[in-house]
Amino acid sequence: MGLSEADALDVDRIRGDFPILEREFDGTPLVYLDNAATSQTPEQVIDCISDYYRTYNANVHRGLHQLSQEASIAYEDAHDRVAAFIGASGGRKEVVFTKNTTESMNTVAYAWGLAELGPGDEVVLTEMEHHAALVTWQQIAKKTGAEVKFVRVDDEGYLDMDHARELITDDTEMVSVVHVSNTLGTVNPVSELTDIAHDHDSLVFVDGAQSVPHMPVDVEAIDADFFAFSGHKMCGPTGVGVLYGKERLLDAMQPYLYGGMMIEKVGFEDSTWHELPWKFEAGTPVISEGIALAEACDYLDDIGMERVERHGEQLAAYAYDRLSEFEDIRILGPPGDDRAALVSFNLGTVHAHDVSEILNANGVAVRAGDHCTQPLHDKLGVTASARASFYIYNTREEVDELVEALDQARELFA
Ligand code: 7TS
Repeated sequence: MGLSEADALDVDRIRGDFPILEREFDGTPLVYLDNAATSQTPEQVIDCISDYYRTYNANVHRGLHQLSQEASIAYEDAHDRVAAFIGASGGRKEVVFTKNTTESMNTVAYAWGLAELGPGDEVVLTEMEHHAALVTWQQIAKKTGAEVKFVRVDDEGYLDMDHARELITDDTEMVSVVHVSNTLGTVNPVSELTDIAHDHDSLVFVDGAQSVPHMPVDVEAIDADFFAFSGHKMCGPTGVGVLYGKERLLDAMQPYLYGGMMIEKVGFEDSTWHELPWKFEAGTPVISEGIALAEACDYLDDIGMERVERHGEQLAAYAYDRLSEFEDIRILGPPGDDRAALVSFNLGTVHAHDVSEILNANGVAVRAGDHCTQPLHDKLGVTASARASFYIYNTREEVDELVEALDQARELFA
């Protein structure tokens, strides 16, 4: 859908939904630019959690009493709501609630990877993967004898797609790719990658931790086999993540966490598994968190994901332009008009931690470090970077405050 200027976000109204944005530090207002780490939570979602504990807190699937029925229905329906948010037509059968993106990744690595991978098999990652993917597949490869290969990132911060075509062969069993890089802001051509992978009968795992919160995502249009994201980066609570999987794949997989809730019939000798998605949700699940994640989906859909996306892109482009005014600032990743809602940078030789400390003294919250992409930082020749990451409640004025606070850092350290 084409958006006109009239379709811009009503940022003032949105800010009113987020009580935390009223915080001040000795009279300095909070400028929260660490949204790629975790987003803030609107009143609607906080109320949803509060309502759960105040009025229908109960364990799910178990009790026949009224509260348990209410909680069970809300919890199960939340899976359908999340499925609709990402275009999964199989509904709840294709949506497993986990703890976070990391656990979603580990679920597939253990449940599928340990069973399916062996010597001679290859897992293709990219050099811009988050540790959640990188470390997980690296360790599963060690356990199974499979080999991990990495698609190169070029000097501009894009994937080298010729290299991807070279690396993905009939030996490839899994391609695990980040949709949006949490360090570079690159939006990867995931549909193209699924096409290449499927031509070689490889599965594809898309890490959507930084895409689902910021843009309309349709897992079926991408044709991802597995797709993961975290509730806490999209106005939802901590403690709930999502693993999407094509139904036939999840169906064929064995669970890797065992216990209550995930079983159908249990005997002393053997057991059988509950239907999808419950066979992957062992023990008491993330009840209030899952229900609140569905509320976060409603909240974002009410705003409109196209608008969310455009707002983030515009702020990132503006921040890129402002930061580019300074010769001593090195920005990591693609040009300002071709990136998602974040900008990682270095200020001369000043350590990113010192930069973030000065920013913090000005009320500006950014992340400093390697953002769980250590090998990528090594490749770029830096040990760390500072990262400003934006969301629906951020403004251009806040970007200006970031830039002003950087002046102070320059004066102190340069
Ligand atoms: N994948 C990507 C692309 C991420 O950005 C993150 C979190 C994860 C996976 C893991 O998500 P989790 O919810 O399981 O922790 N990224 C960041 C970040 O950039 N700063 O803090 C967390």
